[in-house]
Amino acid sequence: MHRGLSLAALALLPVMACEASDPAFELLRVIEVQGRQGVATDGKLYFVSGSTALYVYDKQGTLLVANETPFDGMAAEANHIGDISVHDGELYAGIENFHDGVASNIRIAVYDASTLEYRRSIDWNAESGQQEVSGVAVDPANDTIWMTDWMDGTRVYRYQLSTGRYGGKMRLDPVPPAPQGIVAHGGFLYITADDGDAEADEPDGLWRVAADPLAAAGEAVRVKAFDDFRRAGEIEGLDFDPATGEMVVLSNRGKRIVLGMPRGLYPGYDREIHELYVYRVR
Ligand SMILES: [Ca+2]
Ligand SMILES: [Ca+2]
Repeated sequence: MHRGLSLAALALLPVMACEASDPAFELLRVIEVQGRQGVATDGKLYFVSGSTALYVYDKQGTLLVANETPFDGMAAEANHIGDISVHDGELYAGIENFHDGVASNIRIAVYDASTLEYRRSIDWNAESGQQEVSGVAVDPANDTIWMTDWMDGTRVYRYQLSTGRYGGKMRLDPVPPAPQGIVAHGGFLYITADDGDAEADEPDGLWRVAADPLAAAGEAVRVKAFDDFRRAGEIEGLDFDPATGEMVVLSNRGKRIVLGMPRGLYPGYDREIHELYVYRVR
């Protein structure tokens, strides 16, 4: 049946089949926001987290609601929010108390998505081995909430969405370095990794692994380099838009960050800029 195809064309067939299964991303627009940590969308609005604030924007980038005291009413001390996720009218945020390179009081805090008022928390299992929470992803299809650890990207951690119970961890192989965001979409977990050095103009990456609520390990694949950002910087959270299928990624640029410590601004910048990059996915 391949008569008529050259040997060279035959050699390309497996490659073409492989490429067809990989996602392709086309950058559509860029929206500046205030938060530097995470993003979520319910298809109608964009939710954005800063390190110590939560925001709601419309999809054109107009700020609608802000909560700049997001730790009020919590039983345990906190000073840092990571990537966020929205599900069924509630906003889920990875929250911790971070001092001198050590995170404590790790938990998933749940907010009313309309008012951004704090409602409740799901505490982390300290014996899980998780050292930090950089992001959370609600995965209703698997009754799971997933958490990433920026200090050690070796594993992602699972909690049951319906009960809040700790459900185990999944080892990633190879390991996405410095994970900053996570989302469950189409049977996969997509993880943003701050694996490119802005000092060397290296792009950060998007990784993917099967979202298996029982697996002890999963094969991670780097499916995109963010070489289309306006400047290489610090990638953060992400989400997929359930209304449009678009992928939305938060990234920061302009601030020099060396070994995790701020070192002023790059030439031409008077502040760090936080932007949502919106992609069509094929
Ligand atoms: Ca982060
Ligand atoms: Ca980077």
